Amino acid sequence: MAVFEGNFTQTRSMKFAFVIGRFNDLVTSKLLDGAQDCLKRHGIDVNPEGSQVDYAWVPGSFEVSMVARQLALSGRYSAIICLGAVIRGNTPHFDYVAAEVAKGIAAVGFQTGVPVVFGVLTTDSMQQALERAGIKSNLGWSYAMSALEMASLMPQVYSGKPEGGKLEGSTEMASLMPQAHNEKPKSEKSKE
Ligand code: INI
Repeated sequence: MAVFEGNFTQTRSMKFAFVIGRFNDLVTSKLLDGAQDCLKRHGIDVNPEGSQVDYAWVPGSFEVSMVARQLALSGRYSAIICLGAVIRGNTPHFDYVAAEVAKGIAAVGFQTGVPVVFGVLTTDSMQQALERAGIKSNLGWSYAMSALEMASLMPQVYSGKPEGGKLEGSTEMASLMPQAHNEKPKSEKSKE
C-alpha cells in the first residue's frame, strides 16, 4: 500500500485562482497579502500578468462560491483560494452569510474535484479579524499553504501514484475516479 502526501517544492506547473470578497476589504486585502507572500516564497509568480495566478474580486463572501465554481469548472487551476471576512458585529445576517459561504465552498470542492480552500474568517469583531489577518498572525499564509499541499496531493490521489513510491495492491477504485479535475467519473459517463 502507499502514503499519499502533498509537498511544497514542485510548484512550477501549478496554477491558482483567488476569489476575494471586497466586503471588509481592510481584512481581505491583508489575507491576500499573506497568501501571496506564501506563494511567492514557494516559487510561484503571483503577478496577475503572469501565468500562474488569477484573481477574481466579488462583492462579498456570499458571492465567493459562485465564482469559485465557474473557475474550478474551467479546469485551469490546481487549486482555488477563497478569501472573505464575515464579521458578526457588522450584520444581523452574519449567520446566513457565514453558513452559505461555508456550504458553498465545500460544495464546489465536492462537485468539481478541484481543491478549494476555505479562507473566510468568521469573527465576532473587526479587531479579531484584523488580528488573524496580520496583527498577530496572517491566516492568509496558512490558506496558501493548504492550497499548495492540496495542489500537490490531489494529482497523486487521482492518478493513484504517490510521489514517494509505487502504489501496490488493488487499483480497482482508480477506474471510478475522474482522471482530470474537470472530467466526470467513468461510472457517470456510462449512464449518459
Ligand atoms: N459580506 C462579507 O463578506 N462579510 C460580511 O460581514 C458581510 N455583512 O456583514 O453583511 C457581507 N455581506 C455582503 C454579502 O456577502 C453579499 O455581498 C451581499 O448580501 C449581496 O449579495
